[in-house]
Amino acid sequence: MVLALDETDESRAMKVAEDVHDLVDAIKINWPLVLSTSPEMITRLSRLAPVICDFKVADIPNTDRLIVEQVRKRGASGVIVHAFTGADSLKAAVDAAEGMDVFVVTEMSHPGGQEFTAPLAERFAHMAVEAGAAGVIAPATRPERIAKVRSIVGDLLILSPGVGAQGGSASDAVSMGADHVIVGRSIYGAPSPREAAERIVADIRSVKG
Ligand code: OMP
Repeated sequence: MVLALDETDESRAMKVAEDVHDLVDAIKINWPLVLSTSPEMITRLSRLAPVICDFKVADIPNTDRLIVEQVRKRGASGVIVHAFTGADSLKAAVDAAEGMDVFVVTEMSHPGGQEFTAPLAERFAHMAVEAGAAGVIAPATRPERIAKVRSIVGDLLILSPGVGAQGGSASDAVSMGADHVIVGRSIYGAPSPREAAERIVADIRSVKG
């Protein structure tokens, strides 16, 4: 399971990370946390768990390269990028990653994800394979789409957001082919983040063994 640490208070973010770090496979950080604290959070959190920078990188090849290089220098283990910018941008991101994992967004989990990303999701999945990405992002809110993406990406990693607050279920996502679910509010917003994380881990184990 990947913790989406979208907290904007530094001490709360660190407390949640310390409480659950041994239960998670990675901590994903996004703009809310980085902008409310500093990019140094990437390095600090990397001491607790592998950090995936969810910066949804989406620019020309040169700018993508510059962003991915900075993410790598801060100690992240992965970065999330968009594919709609084209194969050249995606390739620049993968080349700059130098061994760090690049995850490509296929279809987004929110309702609006059906407007533009869903019709192109399978193409984005093929692009991820061709670019040499480590994995893709596919929606736990539409688990049947995870199965479709799995049929395209083979053994690439699939990370699935949308569990809990967005209505998806961890066990459904994993049953349909997700390697890991991404969970934010249902953990960091819970009265006991650790207990919430334990419940999700148990739900995953009920189908994964
Ligand atoms: P919660 O809805 O609070 O569990 O958070 C989900 C996390 O996953 C947030 O950090 C989102 O930015 C992220 N996310 C999605 O919710 N949907 C997507 O399609 C893609 C992502 C992502 O790339 O992580």
